[in-house]
Amino acid sequence: MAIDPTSPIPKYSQLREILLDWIEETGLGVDDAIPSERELGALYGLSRMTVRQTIDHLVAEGKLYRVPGKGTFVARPKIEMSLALTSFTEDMRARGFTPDSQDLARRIDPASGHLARMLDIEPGSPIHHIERLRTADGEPMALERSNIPLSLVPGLDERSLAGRSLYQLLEEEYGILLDSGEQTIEAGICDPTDARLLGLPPGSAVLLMQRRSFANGRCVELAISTYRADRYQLHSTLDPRR
Ligand code: 16G
Repeated sequence: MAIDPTSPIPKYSQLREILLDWIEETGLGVDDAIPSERELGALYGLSRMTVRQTIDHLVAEGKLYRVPGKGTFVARPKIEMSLALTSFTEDMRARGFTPDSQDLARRIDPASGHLARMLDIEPGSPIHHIERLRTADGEPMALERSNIPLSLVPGLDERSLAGRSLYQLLEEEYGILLDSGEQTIEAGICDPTDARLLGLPPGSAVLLMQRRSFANGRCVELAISTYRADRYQLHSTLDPRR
């Protein structure tokens, strides 16, 4: 494909499509280098500035990454997260990764007014607070902060979650089968502590998720999670218009 100078589509957008096609067609894999900005400019008759604009966009989208002094490379595809009531463990296993987690904090706290409202319990009632670093094939993926009313899961604090799924534990040891949920997702910037835990430069983009999950109409978990935006994207099928 060549750049069409008569097209109303800006040249940097045309080059974007050409490069994405070219990466797919040549079967270029993760961490393979793409030609330099100079080579691309010469190949497609474009200024260095236009080529840089295209590459900047593809880097910002997470399709390519730059290594200073080395070049530009094909990035790993992001993990497509679907909006379903699956656990991290199930989700990662289904994608062929080995999930794990590291406990960062386990406490029993009195519920603040806000948490009590979200969990539909009395303020001051005890809740399990569980903070975990979630990894896939050893790589940090997300920080999950779960809040669960103690009355639903007495003794949870004595059970280890190392290498274990919380949802599976709820089901097997407490007979709690989550059957509905709601989730909000918003863009955020990682604070320095979370960035260090996730192995990201401070100020990196993240996806902030808040999930309430229910069993038989009772709110079991309020989870506030920070997912790496460079590794995750959301994918959802769309309902027809009503
Ligand atoms: C998911 C949930 C989280 C839950 C975890 C349990 C989000 C976005 N996701 O990651 O609320 O605590 O699964 O995973 O909040 P586990 O069963 O593997 O421990």
